[in-house]
This record gives sequence, structure tokens and C-alpha cells, in this order.
Amino acid sequence: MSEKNNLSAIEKIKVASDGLRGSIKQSLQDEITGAIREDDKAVIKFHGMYEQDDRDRREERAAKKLDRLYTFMIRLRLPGGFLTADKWIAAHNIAGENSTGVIKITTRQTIQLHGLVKSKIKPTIQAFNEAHLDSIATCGDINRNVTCASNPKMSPIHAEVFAYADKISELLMPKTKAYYEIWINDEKIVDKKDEEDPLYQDRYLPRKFKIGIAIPPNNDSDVFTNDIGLIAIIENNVLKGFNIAIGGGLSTTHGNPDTYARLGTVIGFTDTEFKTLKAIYEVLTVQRDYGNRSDRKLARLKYTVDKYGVEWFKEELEKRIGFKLEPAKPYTFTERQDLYGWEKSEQGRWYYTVFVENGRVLDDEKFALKTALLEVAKTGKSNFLFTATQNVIISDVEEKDKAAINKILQDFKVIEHTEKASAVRRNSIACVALPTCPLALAEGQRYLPSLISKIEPLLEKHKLADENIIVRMTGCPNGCGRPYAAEIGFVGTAPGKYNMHLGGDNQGERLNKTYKQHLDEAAILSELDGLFGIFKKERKKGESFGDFSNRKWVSA
Ligand code: SRM
Ligand code: SF4
Repeated sequence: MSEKNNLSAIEKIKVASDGLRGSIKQSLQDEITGAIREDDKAVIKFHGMYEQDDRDRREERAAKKLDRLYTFMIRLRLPGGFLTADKWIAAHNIAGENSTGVIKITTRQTIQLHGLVKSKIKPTIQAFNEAHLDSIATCGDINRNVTCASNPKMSPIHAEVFAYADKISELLMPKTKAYYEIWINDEKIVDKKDEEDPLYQDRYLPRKFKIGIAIPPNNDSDVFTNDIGLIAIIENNVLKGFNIAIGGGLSTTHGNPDTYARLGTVIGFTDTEFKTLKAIYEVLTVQRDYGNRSDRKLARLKYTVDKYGVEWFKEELEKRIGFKLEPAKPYTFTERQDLYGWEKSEQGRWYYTVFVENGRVLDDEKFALKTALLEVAKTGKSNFLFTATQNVIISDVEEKDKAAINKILQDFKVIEHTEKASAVRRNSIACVALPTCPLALAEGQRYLPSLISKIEPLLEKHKLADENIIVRMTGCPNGCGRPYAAEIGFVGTAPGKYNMHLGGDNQGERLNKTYKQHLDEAAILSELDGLFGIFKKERKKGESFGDFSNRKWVSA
């Protein structure tokens, strides 16, 4: 069994938290500080929040002997990234009143609000609750937001596959009512029996847990980077079941060779809903019982799988589920891109994928995206779907309403913005990083757009402007923008410095490797200029930049 002695501090906090209550109520009442108590910082994550501070203002405030400017980030639970128009309007209004106003679409198909001061958390959660939205279990050592292939154009039975995101999310919700008690109605749960939690017990999982679903041939949900990846097997428009991959996860730590990124390993196939859900549930119980609870750097499922071996894991899982997994079915991924612009589903509904640079929905002097999306929502003629590449799809538009929605998109230049963006820009992701992320070593979303503006002329110079090269940047090696699954990955090492990774493939089935370390912008651009030149001259017909880099520079 897992390390029983030497439990990490967080393990003790979870067990002592009284069903994830901790002393959050007292922390909220404490008016002397904008922060919450130390232990509550871990507990509050299970309710979908992080305490942060404005890192841009640390020095200035320290000079004035002021406390850090503490604020909170809230992340919603939106399985598969689906939101109705009414809920988008609610999120828009709540963001305007209580947070920085920017709505951040994340790499796991949900939205975050930043900059809430402590007194605004409760009203914010209550407002979300009124809109039938919650942030339960979007952070913490628990199953997180379940991702799913986003665009219904991907399959005639997309809806059937998509429904699994909700079912899995519900199945793996914690049983504690602490969220409602603390944030919504103040009612004490009298009978704690209602809260008994056979899955999470009182210790929850050793670490965060992520599940994603993909519909081949498009791997837009980056399915192999999840702890559990489900690959929908569809034959003649019938969902036959899912291949199950386990042990994906990306985070590494600079200088710690025991940490590594890993893609999930396919261990078998399940052909019914009952079997699929049972298998998922029991993967979590194996991880709960065998995952490392003393070293959080080595606590993700990927390390449990590698420590005990894939075959052992499968046997243990089969013991718990009471049936054998069938052999995995064949599947092929050929792409990972969002389908920008208008697409029509088999059911005759229209979907417009809007390019949202790094997932930041706001109005600025050039482009009023936030207002545009509000206007679309106000028509009541569409829903919203977020993609795992931080974009939004205006979804479920009927033929008769398409022209009206299109006019709004045109008037607000959303179409121009989406269609004029270069291939490299549209395929880029950056994580949040500074100023809110406490772990950032370098910039992410605030810097990548300007770097892309300098990469674009290099691609044009080498006549590669139409290449769908996937570029991803993160401000530290935790991998929130999945840089290790990119064709070109930039991983922050220090302010203005990045490791450059090369050799990932276009469809997300091969990780990249570190090519050069600690590069500044000039070095990055000079490297890329050289690499693009060689690629243009020596590539095989149809070879992608990632495949070429892997052959030429990474595996050579
Ligand atoms: Fe992440 C921690 C942002 C997707 C791996 N991530 C954080 C925190 C909460 C920093 C912290 O712990 O205090 C960041 C908050 C920044 C901020 O100010 O908002 C943060 N992660 C994000 C988001 C918002 C990035 C984005 O720009 O979209 C993504 C939110 C996803 C969501 O909606 O749930 C986000 N994080 C990811 C992904 C990608 C994915 O899941 O597809 C990864 C890599 C995949 C994986 O988990 O292996 C990822 N985040 C991490 C890790 C490393 C976990 C580990 O295994 O060690 C941390 C640090 C930690 O947990 O200790 C982290
Ligand atoms: Fe923060 Fe690092 Fe995640 Fe970027 S990758 S959001 S810097 S934890």
C-alpha cells in the first residue's frame, strides 16, 4: 500500500478538514487580512478557488510596508465546456461586478475569474449558484473538470459521447455538502451520514485527477495528457464504447529528474456505459489506495502506474471492477486543431469557433470580444462551448438564426479577428502565469502574443506561413498550457528565459524533448530562423514541423 508514514502536510489538512470545511468560515470573517488561514488555502481549492496576490505589485507594496494584495481566483465546473446563453450572461455580469472583468477560458474547457477580494467570494458563488453554476472540485486532490471533444461537427453522435463528460463529473463529485454550507445557505448538515464518501473517504486522492474524452480522428482534448483518457470508438455512426488510457500527466520540476511528462497508456476497451463508468471509478480507487501521499511531486497517477507497472495496475483494476477489459480497438488520430469559423453538424445546427487569443475574453481598444459574445448571448439563439485550446464555439445555432448571429460577429469584427489570425497564432496556447500565478518563473499569456508577432515574419520569410505548427508556452514547468505536447514548446525558467522543446507531433501522440535551455527572445528567434530554414529545405513531402524536428534534431 501507499506510503503510510511521513504523510505530506496537505494529507493531514484534508483529514482534519471536517469534510472540506476547515476554518474557512472564520477565515472569511477575519477583516484584518485579505488572506485566509494557511490550512484553508489548501481546503478552499476543493471548492474551486485559489488564494493569489498581484505579483506586479509585490515590491511596491513591500516598500510601503503593506501586506500583499491578496485576491482569489474562481474556476467553474463545466463538464465538456458547455454553457447556455443565460449562463454566459450571468458569468459576464458576475465578472464585471466582482472580478477583474476578464473571463479566462482555460485549457480544460472552463472559465476562471481572477482578482476577487475576500469579501466578494461569497456573493460571487451565490450569484453563480443562482445561475445554476458551481465551482465544486475544479481544484484540489479530486477529479477536475472533465474535458471532451468540443465540436459537434466531429461526429454525428457527438451528443452521445459528450453526455459522458457530465456523467463522469457527477459520478466523481465529492459527497460533502461543505460547499453549500459555507458559501450558499449557512445550513449545518445534521446527519453526517449523508456525507459518507466511499470514493474519496476523508483523505481524497493523493493529487489532482484529470479525465478527458476524444473522438478520433481529432484529438482536440489532448486525451493522452489526462490521468484517464477515453477514446470514443465509433463504427458506422454507432458508439461501440471507449478505449481507456491511464497515466497521462505533464508536469515536471526543473532540476528534479524523478519528475517527467508522460502520455497515457491504452489498457483496454469497455463496451457499455456501466463498464466504462465502473472502470473509471475504480482507477480512482486504485490511485487513492496506492498513490504516493508523502511526496506531492510524485503523487500523480502516472507515477503510481510506473511504480507498480501497467500490467499490475490493470490486474488490480480488473479485480476491483469484476470483469476483464477487452483488448483496445483500433483508432487513428490525424489532427488536434479547433475547427475555426462556421461548421454544420449532421443535425443541421451551426457552430462558429471564435479564436480567443490565450483564452482571454475582454474588450480592448482593438477588439470588443466580451461585448460581442454578450450580444450573441442576448439573442438567446445559441449556446457556448469552450475548447481545450482556450477558444469558444458559438453553438447550436439554427439555420434561421445564423444570419443574425453572423451579423453580430461581423459587426464586432469577430470574424475578421478569427479568419485573419495566422495559422501559428491560431494554434498557440499560453498559460496564465504572471501576474496572478504564484508559481510562474516567466511570463505566459502576457508575452506569447508578441513573440508570435515576431515568429510570423520568420515563417513568412521561409514560405511556411500556412503550416499548422502548434506552439505552446508556460511560465513554469507545471505544464498548464501543455507545452510538452506541442511541436514547439516554451517552458519558463526565469524572467524572459525559456527552455525550447521540439519534436512533439501534430496529433498529440508524441511528447517533445528539450532542445535548448534558458533562451532569451533573441536566441529563440535566431534558433527558429535557422530551424525553419532547414525544415523548408529538407522536409519530406507533407512532413509536419514536429515530425521533422523529431527526426532531425530530437531522436537523431
Ligand atoms: Fe494548471 C497549478 C492554471 C491546466 C498542471 N495551474 C496551477 C495554478 C492553479 C497555480 C497554483 O497552483 O497556484 C495556476 C493558476 C494560474 C492563474 O492565475 O489562473 C494554473 N492550469 C491553469 C490554467 C488556468 C492554465 C490556462 O491558462 O488555461 C488551466 C486550468 C485548467 C482547468 O480549467 O482546470 C490549467 N494545469 C493545467 C494543465 C493542462 C491540462 O490539464 O490539460 C496541466 C498539465 C496537465 C497535468 O495536470 O499533468 C496543469 N497546474 C498544473 C500543475 C502541475 C501538476 C502536477 O502534476 O504536478 C500545477 C501545480 C500543482 O498542482 O502543484 C498547476
Ligand atoms: Fe502557473 Fe506554471 Fe501553470 Fe503557467 S504553467 S499557470 S506559470 S503553474
